[in-house]
Amino acid sequence: CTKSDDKGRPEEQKNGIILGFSQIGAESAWRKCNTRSIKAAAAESGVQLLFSNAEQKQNNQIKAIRSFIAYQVDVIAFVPIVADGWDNVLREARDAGIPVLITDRKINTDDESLYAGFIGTDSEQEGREAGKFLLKKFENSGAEPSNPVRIIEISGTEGSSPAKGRAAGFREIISEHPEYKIIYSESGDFLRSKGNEIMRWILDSKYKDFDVVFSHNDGMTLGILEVMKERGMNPGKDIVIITVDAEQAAIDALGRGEVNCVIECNPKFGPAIMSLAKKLAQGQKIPRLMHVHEEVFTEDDDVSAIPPRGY
Ligand code: GYE
Repeated sequence: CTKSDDKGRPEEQKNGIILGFSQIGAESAWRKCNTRSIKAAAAESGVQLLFSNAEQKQNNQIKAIRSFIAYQVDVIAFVPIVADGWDNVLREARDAGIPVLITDRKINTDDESLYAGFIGTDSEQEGREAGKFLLKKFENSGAEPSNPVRIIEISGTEGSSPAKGRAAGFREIISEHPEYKIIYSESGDFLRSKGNEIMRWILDSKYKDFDVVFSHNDGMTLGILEVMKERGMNPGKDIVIITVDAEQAAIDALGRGEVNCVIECNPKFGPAIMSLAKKLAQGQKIPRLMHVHEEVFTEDDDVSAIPPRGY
């Protein structure tokens, strides 16, 4: 019979903390890097990680969080696939006395006491950066409200905070300029295959004449570029392409002149998650909102000087 600590766990587990982490899946190279960062940081910092992959289903995440509660982990962290619908399960965690760290994507709740803090990327700012690049790019184009810059937006997963934030930040910038018009917007669910499919549809539709694509992630952008090249178009030249994440493949496309602006979304915050989890396990407070550092890469930069991205 093994000795157990005050939570009834075997003795070998009581040193170091146990972190239950619910990841949403592996939909993009960005996500895979985020997972690698979390797993490597846990191993390096001696955090015992219970990692669960929800395969893009909120319900799987809720089940995983319930199992972490049953296991009496020290801290729960998760990436909310969509912003709504977390209150019940987070109340269960609070009632069990387990602190919760929200990572990468934000939640909507009226009860801020349901989680300790958030760490992740600033999607509103990413959207603003996309808008600012566009204004500069078309500054002297002669566009006017009667002859506007026509924009296609391919957004991320519906109801997810990065899709909402990127859309909102982008609109915040261009809404003051009636010579910019979003003529069509559809969710590609952050998937390369859907980016490809939607662009194929657009090019055969009444929206086929446009000047700009603002794509909420690089995966979808790569799918979009494929279709455009197949059709003999020149993305980056005939059509301005703005994309978010800064995967290596997107930086390479920037170098080839097929993309005009890449907004970095930084997935490498595993180490920060571990140090926050340790603080929470010790009963310390953490900041409510922490954004990771992000840059913008454009066609004016020396792309060969950008260090390898690692995703
Ligand atoms: O941009 C995308 C993805 O939540 C910020 O999720 C993240 C997004 C990222 O899979 O590629």
